[in-house]
Amino acid sequence: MPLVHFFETSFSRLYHRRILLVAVHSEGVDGWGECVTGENPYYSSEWIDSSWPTLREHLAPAVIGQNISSARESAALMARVRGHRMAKAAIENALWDGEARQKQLPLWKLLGGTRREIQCGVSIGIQDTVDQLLDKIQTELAAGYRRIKVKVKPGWDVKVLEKIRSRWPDILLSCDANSAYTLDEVEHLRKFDQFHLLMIEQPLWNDDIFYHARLQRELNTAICLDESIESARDAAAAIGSGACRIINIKVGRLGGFSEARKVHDLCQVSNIPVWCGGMLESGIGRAHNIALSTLENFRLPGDVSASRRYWKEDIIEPEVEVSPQGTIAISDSPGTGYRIREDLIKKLTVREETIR
Ligand code: OSB
Ligand code: MG
Repeated sequence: MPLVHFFETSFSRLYHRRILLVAVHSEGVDGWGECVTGENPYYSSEWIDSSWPTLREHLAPAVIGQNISSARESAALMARVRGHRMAKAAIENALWDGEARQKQLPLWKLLGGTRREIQCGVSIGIQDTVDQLLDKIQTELAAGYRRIKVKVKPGWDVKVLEKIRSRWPDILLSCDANSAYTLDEVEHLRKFDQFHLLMIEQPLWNDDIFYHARLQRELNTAICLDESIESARDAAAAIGSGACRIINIKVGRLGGFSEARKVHDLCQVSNIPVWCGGMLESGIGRAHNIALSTLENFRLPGDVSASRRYWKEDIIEPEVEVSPQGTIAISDSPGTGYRIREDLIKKLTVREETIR
C-alpha cells in the first residue's frame, strides 16, 4: 500500500508499506491480526520476510488444532519460540479479534478497557526542509491533534525544535530519536531540556536500559522508552532503575495483547503513564491499537491517528476518523467496530498461504 506521504525516521525513508495480515479460522469464526514488522530489520531485528517463515514453520503449527478457551492462552503455546514478538502478536491478536466476534463483545471490553473516546497525537517524520515540517505541524494542529511528535536525529534536532517552539510555545510537543544518540552526547541532549518537551523517546540504544537510567538522571525531560521495552520484565527493569518516566506500548513489539496488558498494569501501579505507539498500520492493526488505548492508564495521546494520514483507501470500513477535538470515538459494536474489506484485501494481495 503506497503511503500518502513518505515517512522518515533516523533509520530510513519509506514510501510504501508491505502489510502482512493473519486471519485465523476457528469453529466458523474468523479473526484478523496484523503483523507490524517493517520492510527492513532497522526498527527491530524482526522484519516482514523473517515473520512469514516464522509464522509458517513455528507459530501457526504451535496453535493449530489446539483447544483454548480464550485468546489469552495462546501466548503460552508460542512461548517456546524465542523473540519474533511481532509475528506472535499477529496470531494472538487475531485470536482476540475472533474471540470478541464469537462472544459478540466489543474487543475493547474484552481487553478490559473503560474509555469511550481516546486522545490522538501524530508522529511526523523527518522532512526535506524545516518549513515543510512546520507546514505539516500546522495542518495537524488545525485538524485537532492533541500532541505533536517529531522525529529527530543528529543534525535534525535542536534547531528544528527551536523553530517549532518559537512558533508554538504551548503545544504538547515530544520527539523520537529511534536510538540515534549515544551517552557521549549527553551535553547535546541536555539542550533539549529548554523546549519543555513532554518526553524524548528512545534516545539511546534499542537494547539498552542501563545507560538510559544514567541519562535520565542527567536530563529534566522525561525519557520514554519504545524499542527497549519488549516485555513486562523489561518494563519492570526500566521502571526499577529509573530509565524512563513514560512507556510507549506497541502491542506488536510486546508480542500481543496479553503482554501489552501486563506492561499496562505494571505501569499503572508504578505511576508511569503509557500511550499507544504506532507502526504505520493498516486499518486492521489500527483498530486493535484503538481498542487497546481504552485501557485506563493510556493517559497520554497516542500515535493512533486517522486512516487518511496514511492511506488513500484503507482496508476497513468505516475508516478511522479523528474528531476536530483530536479524539476517536469508541464503538459499542461487537469486535473492533470496523468491518474488514476482504474484497479490497484480495485485490491488494500479492502472496497468500493457508496453513491447516
Ligand atoms: O518509533 O514510534 C516509532 C513508525 C515506524 C517505526 C517506529 C516508529 C514509527 C512511528 C510512526 O513513529 C507512528 C505511526 O504513526 O504509526
Ligand atoms: Mg518510537
